[in-house]
Amino acid sequence: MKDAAPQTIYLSDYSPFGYLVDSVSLIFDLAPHTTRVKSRIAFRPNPDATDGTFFLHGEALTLISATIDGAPVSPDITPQGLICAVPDAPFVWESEVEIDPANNTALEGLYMSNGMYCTQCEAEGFRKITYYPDRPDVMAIFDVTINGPHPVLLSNGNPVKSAPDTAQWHDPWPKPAYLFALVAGDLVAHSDSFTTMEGRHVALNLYVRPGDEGKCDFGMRALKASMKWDEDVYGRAYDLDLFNIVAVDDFNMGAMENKGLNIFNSSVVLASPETSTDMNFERIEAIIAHEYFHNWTGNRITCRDWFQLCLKEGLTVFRDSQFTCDMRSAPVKRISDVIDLRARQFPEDQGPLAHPVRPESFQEINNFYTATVYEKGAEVIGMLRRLVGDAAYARALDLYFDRHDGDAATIEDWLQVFEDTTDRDLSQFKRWYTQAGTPHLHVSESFELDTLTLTLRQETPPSAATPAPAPLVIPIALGLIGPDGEEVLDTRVLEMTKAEQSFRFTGLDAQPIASILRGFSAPVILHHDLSDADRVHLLAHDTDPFNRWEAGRTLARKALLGIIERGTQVDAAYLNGLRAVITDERLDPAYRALMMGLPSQSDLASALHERGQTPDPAAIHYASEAMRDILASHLADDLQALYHAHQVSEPYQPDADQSGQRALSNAMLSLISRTDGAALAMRQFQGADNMTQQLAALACGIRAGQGDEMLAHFEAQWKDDRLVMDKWFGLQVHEAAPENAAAVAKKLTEHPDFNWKNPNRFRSVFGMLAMHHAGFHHASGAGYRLLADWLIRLDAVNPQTTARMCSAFQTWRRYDPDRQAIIKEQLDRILGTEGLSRDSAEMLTRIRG
Ligand code: 0A1
Ligand code: ZN
Repeated sequence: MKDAAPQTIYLSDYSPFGYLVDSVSLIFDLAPHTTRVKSRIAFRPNPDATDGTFFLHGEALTLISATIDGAPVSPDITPQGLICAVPDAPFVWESEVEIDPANNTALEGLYMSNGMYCTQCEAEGFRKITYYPDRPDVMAIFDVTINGPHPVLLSNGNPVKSAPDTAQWHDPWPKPAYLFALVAGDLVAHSDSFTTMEGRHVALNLYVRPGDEGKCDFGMRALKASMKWDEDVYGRAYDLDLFNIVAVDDFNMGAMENKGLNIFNSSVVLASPETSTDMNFERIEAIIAHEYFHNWTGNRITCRDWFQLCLKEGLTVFRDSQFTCDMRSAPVKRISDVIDLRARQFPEDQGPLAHPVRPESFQEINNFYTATVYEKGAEVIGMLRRLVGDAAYARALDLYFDRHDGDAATIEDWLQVFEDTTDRDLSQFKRWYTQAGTPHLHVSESFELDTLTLTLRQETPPSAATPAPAPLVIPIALGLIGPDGEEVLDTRVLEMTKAEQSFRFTGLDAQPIASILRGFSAPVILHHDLSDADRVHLLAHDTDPFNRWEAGRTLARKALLGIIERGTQVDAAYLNGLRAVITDERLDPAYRALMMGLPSQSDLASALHERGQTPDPAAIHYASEAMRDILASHLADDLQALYHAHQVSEPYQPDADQSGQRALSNAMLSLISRTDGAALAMRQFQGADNMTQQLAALACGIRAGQGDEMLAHFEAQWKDDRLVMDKWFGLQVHEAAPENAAAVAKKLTEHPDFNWKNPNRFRSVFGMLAMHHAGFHHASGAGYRLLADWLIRLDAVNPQTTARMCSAFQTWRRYDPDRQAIIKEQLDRILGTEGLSRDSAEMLTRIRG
């Protein structure tokens, strides 16, 4: 068990460990309940350290023996680790511990999934495997021996020896313990190879459970594309003779970048056209790239301490987004990323969980793998690149790799390479890393003679994490569109540094419309008072694809809020503008599909909250439905035509082109199904040869009240495929009417296949419930109570996944007093649970305030 007494760790308390590790040798004798781990670690005093305490982390370990230089020692043991007296000279620590992987339901350290052994050591899982200085700035070369009756025995690095029931591995690259990995089991490999630009021949394997061999091809292709891209774009080659990926069914997160042995949640690596949607394919490609890119940004250069997490995560997310932009459509990727940022990061930054991209304190580091660290962390790098320019960015990155290869680095090191290559002073820019909160950017404008003056004002609301925010450096990409639709000023970047600042544009024939924050050049909330007519003009003419989409999005949001406030009247100019875009065959179908998307119900709740109103989930739901009815009737003639025009006749490919066609035709299908009783959806369901078409049609059928038979058919077809069944569980909650959502979720928990200890299955029901805005926030409180019941149950077996799901409650103070009272009762009920984990306790205490 973890220590229940909360202890806060501060960035300002950092000090290096008193000892350096020269080598680590581990021997694993695997047994489900009684795995023995022998370690032999060569330590020597660290000349840069002031504290010589020899403390090794260790949790849930049974110490069998310990020696120093061969002589038995009796360390002081606590639930967090041990302290031992050691010589003031190099020495060898040896220990043997026993652990119980079969009972490790938390899925941290060494655990079992379907009879297979696997590990998850980031952030602090290695201490559940053996006694060790489990901190990222302690790097060492690992030798690993695995003994056990399993056909496949894997660890990091290169294989040294392999015989029946035993294998030896050597990883030549020094690494922190969080990158350690071990896998053992009855697995099959899908193999390939890649020759690096340096001429190294690399064997590639994707290990899966027997039966999953047919779902490996796409992942392998994505891996090779990633390896090539990192060479071409960042000049980074792979550095071992072997790269292994393993798919695991029980996994708390998406995937993990262990050196040479990436471990993936099977849901983000296994794919086939019949079982995976286009969105699954795109996500798999991105996550494979993300984990692979960590080899340089994370592994070769790691983090000094966990406060620097964004150093590897922000940069690696930025790199994987660049990769997706290059592999697919850049505007579509950018718009999707912004939708995601607004859905997940903005609420975090505006609520009780707000923290800077580089936090200054934490109780449980696992709670800081957040959208702020990852996604806002990537946005900050995007801004830096925009400010210094592409060429300077490339120079800075080259210097970063040269200077810090092999280091455990900090954000200061990262910014220093930009200062050294560009001669810029980045001290103000650094506030993006140290201040929490989403800045608001207010625009006012005036036009006189031939001059447009834009006055910009920035304001970041104070928060507990940042009580007195100071002005940030904000790169504002801007262009001007003339009254006849011509671009009169192409994109340039304004650099805002003050709280308020004016920019003038002269020589204009007539007052233009400013297209501000092109490409979403900064993660801010823009307040720009344009008329609807001006936005329709931008929707028709903006040359920046992001802002063109944004104009449509803003009009849609205004229309939806208008329905909530005034009833079902939607401006015909907007509807006609939308029609013009979605029927414009010169535009990418994927982009047109995004244009069809409406702001989510939680986005609308945020918008109302921002205006100082209390969101009513039922009214928001009603407005969203009404809006879809209006679109269905206004666009009726186009829906059928577009649906049929964008059917793909070629064999299924998960590429950008085909998935764009399917996204557009399925957007049409969803509106058509509102008026044809889902007849067309039923036909699509019956004829579908791929999951994208099948699932979209099923969703339409359920919404139209025709789902029972389709769901039964789907279940019979896919009952043996756990990843498809996750979709079956999730979709039923997703498509439930608000008043039924909790009941549907509850009923699903009674299904024999509801294996709640499997994080994917748990999330497919309860993650979906939390995301079903009107269902979760239904006035009865049934959604809140049901989620609380299950979080209490899950916390006892898996604190990490429980704690992440507590964020469902983070926006609770937006709602009315009745809802708040029910939620508060639930928060208190969970907090009052005996033995509640440190993970969930920290999250709920912060949320409750
Ligand atoms: N570093 C991985 C994600 C990851 C993070 C934490 C984990 O356990 C607490 C597990 C995986 C990535 O960014 O892909
Ligand atoms: Zn990552």
